[in-house]
Amino acid sequence: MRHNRRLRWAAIPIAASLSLVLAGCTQAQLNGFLPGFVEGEAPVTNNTERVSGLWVTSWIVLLVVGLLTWGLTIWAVIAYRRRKGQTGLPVQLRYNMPIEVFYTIVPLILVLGFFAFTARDQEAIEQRFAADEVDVQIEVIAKQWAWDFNYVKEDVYSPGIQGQLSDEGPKGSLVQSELPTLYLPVGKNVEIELESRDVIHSFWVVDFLYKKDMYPGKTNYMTIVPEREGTYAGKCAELCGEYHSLMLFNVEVVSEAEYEDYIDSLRALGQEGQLSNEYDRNQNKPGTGAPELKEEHEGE
Ligand SMILES: [Cu+2]
Repeated sequence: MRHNRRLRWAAIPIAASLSLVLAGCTQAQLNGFLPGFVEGEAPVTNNTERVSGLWVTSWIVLLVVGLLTWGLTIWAVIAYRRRKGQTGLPVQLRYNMPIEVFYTIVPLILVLGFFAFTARDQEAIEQRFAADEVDVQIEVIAKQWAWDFNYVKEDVYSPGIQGQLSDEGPKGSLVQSELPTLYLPVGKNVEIELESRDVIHSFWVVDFLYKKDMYPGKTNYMTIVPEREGTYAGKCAELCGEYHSLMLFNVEVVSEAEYEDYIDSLRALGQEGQLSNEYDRNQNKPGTGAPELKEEHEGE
């Protein structure tokens, strides 16, 4: 009873100071120093706040557990240190049922809690738009060591080359204008289809706070609404060979008018149609590319 009351009195100043601390926080701090958050600006996509929420809440819970554990450890080290004149082993305690039940149940609840919140957020982020809700459909095809972009509804494409190093500037500078660039209109429902021509890659736009693997022979999806115009750096996040580190791209989130202009510029370049899987390297993979080879063999 007395303990309960004491805990209640402790909760008030803790809650008060926590809300004071949080009220004085910047965007960067409130979002756990994750990239992409800018004071007074919209989040980068409709999913980024959900991701940062999971991240920050997990850190708070884990830090509370950490502080308790470190505190108790340090307290035990100091309070029960060997004193002058003590010899032999201290009293050995074992089989303390309440404590053992406690430290079995609490981590179990924590792990189940992390699992449940992660599953909830993943479910929401992975939720795909219905076919008629998709405004922009992009097919991203990864290849060693660059990216091809098909704008499916507009029926234009943009082939990419791997990052080009510049002779000017500091060693290892990239020629930004040569990087494959994916244009997305702001505020639209975007569905990105992720595919690979050769080995496993991973599509990662850092500020989107999300990445997804790209497998040969399987299509993965990323569903987003870009909410802030800007240039965002993207990269391959799966070690995929010699020039993996140059498998880079940029995402330009632009207004609808600029997006239309860009699509027109691809048309003007003659890049109409779609880059298909005829450039895939795994031509013997079941279900893709193989029919011609098969026919030849049948004719023998
Ligand atoms: Cu890669």
